[in-house]
Amino acid sequence: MTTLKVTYFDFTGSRGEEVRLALALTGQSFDDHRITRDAFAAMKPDLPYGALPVLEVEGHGIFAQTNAILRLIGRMHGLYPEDPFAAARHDAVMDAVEDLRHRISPTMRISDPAARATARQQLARDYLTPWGQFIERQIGDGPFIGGATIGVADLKLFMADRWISSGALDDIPVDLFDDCPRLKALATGVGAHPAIQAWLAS
Ligand SMILES: N[C@@H](CCC(=O)N[C@@H](CS)C(=O)NCC(=O)O)C(=O)O
Repeated sequence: MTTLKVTYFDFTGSRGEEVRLALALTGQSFDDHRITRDAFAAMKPDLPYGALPVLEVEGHGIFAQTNAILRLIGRMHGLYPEDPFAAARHDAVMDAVEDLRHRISPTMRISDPAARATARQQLARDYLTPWGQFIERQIGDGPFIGGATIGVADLKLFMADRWISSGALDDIPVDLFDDCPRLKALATGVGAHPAIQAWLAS
């Protein structure tokens, strides 16, 4: 069996966890390589794009950019549509989650609590709430974007919902997506998948 190695920081969130969840869905074992910030600084110049996660596939080298990695895994394991038009819709959802990250991440660098609260309240009202409604329109009858079939794009929405609803982000309401029943049902469906449950319990 091909040896796979995921390198990411030692926490259960964000892009690295998306890749781990995708591999967990495939049932393939992989080397879950978790590194410190210092180790990252040392390897950064040699990484394809100077960032994590990366996926190393025996005989094929190192792959970067989370959505590209997810599509690679998805194509090889039936977790990504073969139809190019369906694939484009899944791609758009995946990119939308990256858009959301790029909007939230700068608020994590605001050190003044009052200024951060103001920025996040504005973000929640003007960006995250409409974002949830845009996503809602992409889901259809669900529970997943592809109907009954789970895919890598669903993992991105699961992680986005988990980030918001976990309370990890002060001043962003944990119930922000409660008006998005399709998104919530999708997240519940991903969380209930046996392979995901097994991974989260490990
Ligand atoms: N577009 C890249 C972004 C990767 C990225 O920014 N990764 C973060 C961790 S989630 C990182 O490596 N941060 C450290 C740094 O850039 O110095 C992707 O989707 O993989």
